[in-house]
Amino acid sequence: GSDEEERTLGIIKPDGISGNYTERIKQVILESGFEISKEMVIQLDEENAANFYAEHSSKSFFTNLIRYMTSGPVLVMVLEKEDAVARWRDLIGPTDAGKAKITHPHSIRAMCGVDLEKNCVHGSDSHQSAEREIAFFFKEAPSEDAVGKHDEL
Ligand code: DGI
Repeated sequence: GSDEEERTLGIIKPDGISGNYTERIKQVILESGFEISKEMVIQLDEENAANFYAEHSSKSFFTNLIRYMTSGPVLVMVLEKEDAVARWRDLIGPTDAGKAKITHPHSIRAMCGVDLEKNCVHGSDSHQSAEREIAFFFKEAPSEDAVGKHDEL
């Protein structure tokens, strides 16, 4: 029932924004029964991106991933629906957008992604990740004031 609502974090990555896929992606999101309960356009800096993808910091592709994610603004969204984490992962398709075009031609990554790196959208991979990632963007970014006050203590 509707009391089984879950939240997940979706991001339209820089190539999704620059390729003008935002409205098409949002249309798919809404047609699939998600509510977009929060959204924000943000330009990530290297530190933000590295913190967001900290679990990948030892990977060979990390430098490229950070360069890609900081190459332009992203649209961050909180998506709500029953079983939102799994349903959003279904909708975006596999990580490798090149493969998605063959195996999941109706997926969002097939629509707007290019390859394993430039895959145009993000989706949290678990309920726990979703809550952590939502907090990262929408709750735990301290304002300049809060930082200043903390520093004075
Ligand atoms: O949860 P996903 O975004 O589907 O995938 P992930 O959490 O395993 O990886 C995060 C991002 O890092 C992914 O969207 C694209 C990039 N990535 C993952 N594996 C590789 C990669 N990039 C390159 N170049 N090579 C990889 O093997």
